Amino acid sequence: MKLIKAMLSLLLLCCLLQLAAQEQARIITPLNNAWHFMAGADTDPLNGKPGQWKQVNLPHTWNIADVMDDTPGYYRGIGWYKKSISIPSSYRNKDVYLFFEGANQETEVFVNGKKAGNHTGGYSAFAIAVNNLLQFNDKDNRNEILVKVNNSHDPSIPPLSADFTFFGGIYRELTLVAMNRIHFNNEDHGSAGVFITTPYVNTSNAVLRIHGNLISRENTDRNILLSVKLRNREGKVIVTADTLLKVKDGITAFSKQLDSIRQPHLWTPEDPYLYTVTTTLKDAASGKLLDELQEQTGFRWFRFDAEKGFFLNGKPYKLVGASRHQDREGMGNAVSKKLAREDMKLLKAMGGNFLRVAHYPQDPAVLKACDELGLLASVEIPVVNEITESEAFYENCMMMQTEMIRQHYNHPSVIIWCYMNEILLRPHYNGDKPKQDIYFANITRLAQRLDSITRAEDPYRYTMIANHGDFNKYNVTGLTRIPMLVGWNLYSGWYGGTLKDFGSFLDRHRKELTDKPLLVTEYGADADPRIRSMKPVRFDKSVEYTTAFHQHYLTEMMKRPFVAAAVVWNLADFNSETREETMPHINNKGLLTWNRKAKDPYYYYQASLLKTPFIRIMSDSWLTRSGIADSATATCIQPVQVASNLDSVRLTVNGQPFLLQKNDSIIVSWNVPFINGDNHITATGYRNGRQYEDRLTVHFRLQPYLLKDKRIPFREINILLGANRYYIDEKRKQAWLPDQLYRPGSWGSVGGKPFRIEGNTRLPYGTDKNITGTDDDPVYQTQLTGIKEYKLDVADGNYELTLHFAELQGSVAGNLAYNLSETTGKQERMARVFDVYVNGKLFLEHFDLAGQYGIAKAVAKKWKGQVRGSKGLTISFRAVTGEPVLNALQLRKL
Ligand code: GCB
Repeated sequence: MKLIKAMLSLLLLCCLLQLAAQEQARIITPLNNAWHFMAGADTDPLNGKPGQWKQVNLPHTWNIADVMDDTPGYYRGIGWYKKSISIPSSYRNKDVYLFFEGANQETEVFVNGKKAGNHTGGYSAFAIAVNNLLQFNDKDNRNEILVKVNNSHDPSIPPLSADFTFFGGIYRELTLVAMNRIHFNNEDHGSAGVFITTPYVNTSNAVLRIHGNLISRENTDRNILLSVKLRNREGKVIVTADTLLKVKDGITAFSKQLDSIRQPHLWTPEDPYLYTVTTTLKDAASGKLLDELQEQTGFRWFRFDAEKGFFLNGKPYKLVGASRHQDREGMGNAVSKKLAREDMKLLKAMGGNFLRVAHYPQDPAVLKACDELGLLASVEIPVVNEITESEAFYENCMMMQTEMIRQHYNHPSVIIWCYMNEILLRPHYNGDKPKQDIYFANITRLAQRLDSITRAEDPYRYTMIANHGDFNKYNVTGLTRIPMLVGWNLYSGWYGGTLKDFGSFLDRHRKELTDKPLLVTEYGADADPRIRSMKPVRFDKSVEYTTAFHQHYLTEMMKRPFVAAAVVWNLADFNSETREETMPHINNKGLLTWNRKAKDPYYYYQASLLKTPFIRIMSDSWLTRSGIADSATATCIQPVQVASNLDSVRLTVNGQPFLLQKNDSIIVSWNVPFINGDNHITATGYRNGRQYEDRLTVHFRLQPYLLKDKRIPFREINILLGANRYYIDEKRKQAWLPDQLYRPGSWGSVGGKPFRIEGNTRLPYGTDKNITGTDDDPVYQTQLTGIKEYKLDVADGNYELTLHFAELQGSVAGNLAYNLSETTGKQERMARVFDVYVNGKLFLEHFDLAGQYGIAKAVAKKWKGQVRGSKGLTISFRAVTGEPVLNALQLRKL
């Protein structure tokens, strides 16, 4: 009896579970694991052209390695993904979709050998209906899904060119979605099919409007109950609304307004309070649940003012934040949702309240995090640098803009839709004025179309174009008049001009475009965390220059209320395959490194923006330091900076307290005597009688000025020639110093002058070519040309000397320099052959740097030997043809 009872209850449970499954509105199955992948122009599994499959998981990109290697370019072509799945027979009466969150950039989907659908564009989601091609079977993995992805250049698909890498692959998540035959229209541009907005909000009242479409694939007319429930954070239902819809086969539109929302809890960056909107479809007769969606919403209102900046919920807000690219070191663009969210947390922890999602829509996790963490956002489509004058291109732009708006419509964080970035950067038809005029007119016409479609799609948000700093060009073409907001990407004091020009540019906008709100949509400078400088100059890539750059820019923007937003370029370093410079393939303007370690400017923003007490010793990536010792005190004086928002700060180094300083500039600096070995630094900040602390240990290697100084024994020295910067190789724990002129008893160069590229006004010294065969490019990127001797007056003993060379003059075949980098036009290869002697003995004979090794190739030559008779070490250079060169030198006592 007991057994029968038990069996009956088990049966009941099974039935209930099955009922629940049937009641379930949607069944979403992740399809990310265990795909087979292959790439190559000649592969085509559809037509029996096999290749080597390998197993991969999504998100996946095929460009992780080749964007970092020394060969210019990366694979832009076709990749195939294959997976077999079983489809339960219970799906037979359902609508089944493959939902891609993003694949770059053209995708074709085949199910069981037949084409199911395709999508153009690499940065938005799309749903492919697969019903008709499936075989329903509970056990066997009978259904083969084959996806062809292509990231080749296509003149009809934006972006055409850009300072970022177009990684190919299914680089976002993929799910299988099974829905009832009546459901919200997820076929509408990859959207949810339900659009939520808050057209009217104030402190006492708010209105919530919902509209959308549903799809029916039932042949008969049905009465459907659409209900909307608004819940507060605690889950309490605030308002509900039910509507009866007569639904025919096909698409039915609906719209509903909930207008009695009293005293809405407002959404702000400080208090990102979210409500939940549940929208359900039920069969009116049976009550059966057909579909259900849950979206978050927030109540806020906002406006931009040309004179006074930005207002949220009636209060002025300075928008300060950063742009984000989606890639990461070792992952390319195939980054998890968790890491996407991590970025938003880092922006929030910086004190930011604004994100520019640049230059394309990103993983939905990004805006979800913005909603939840309290970051306002601007989103844009990848229409960057230039256009193709073709209807196909324009149509793709329009389609991308519609997808972007519909897919991200429901996020309370979004306040701006942007549709072009620096569109006049690439000068087409220079020298052919009539053609150029037509080109510009076509751009303006496209802008107008995109702007109109945006305002029609979403009348509650602002439209924007982000321009580069050519004020006249954008005015003459009319591009500053079309959008509601004008964004400027400004780099004076970096690519050109001086820091001072920045403020004047802002004031010019205010004067001449009196009715246009202004956002500084980009500003930034490269900081290679391995490069430091005591005398920072523009384009030396030192962290110090960039910190000073940000201090200047932020101060200027804070002074001007009409500047609505200050948006740093960029939150983190990112891959730009065509870039060369000190870290080839990387754009170093991040406040964080490519794998998200903070650089000094990030701390500057924290200290400037955070309201909570903040104190941080900067240069915490500069833990291996070196410098010339003062032999009387056996110390070396170098600066230490502290970023803090506290009232006053004191520094203690190795137990010795330094002057307490009033902090009125966010960054406080001391010159500190470092001793050999570990130096323990403590920064203490004070506010309202309380104190806060940060600590750092720096390993310092004193370099004796007189190499025979007994108090500071010589061990090793690493010298960069022709440079004013310091370079830190944390892997090898090596600190490289700038060169000096030789003085007896010490070390230094004799003769020669720092290498400079003729006519290049940007680089203070050296080159920014990619030096192949090394990751330590800065070691090779500067040089003394015409060097006669290098002398090091070391004591007798055994030594190892390494001379580092790279030919900096001449073009590397096939190099594609990004337009903003140094190389313009071809340079002639230098004929340069020379002999090198060490203490009078021939070490390198007829050394033909370019002839033997090529241009911009790292070459290291090692010498080991004895120094005797108190003569020290002299390296002499004798020209055979051209001028001898030396890029860097290392000497180690054995
Ligand atoms: C810009 C572009 C951005 C680049 C940046 C730079 O103005 O909009 O895509 O990465 O400059 O670093 O040069």
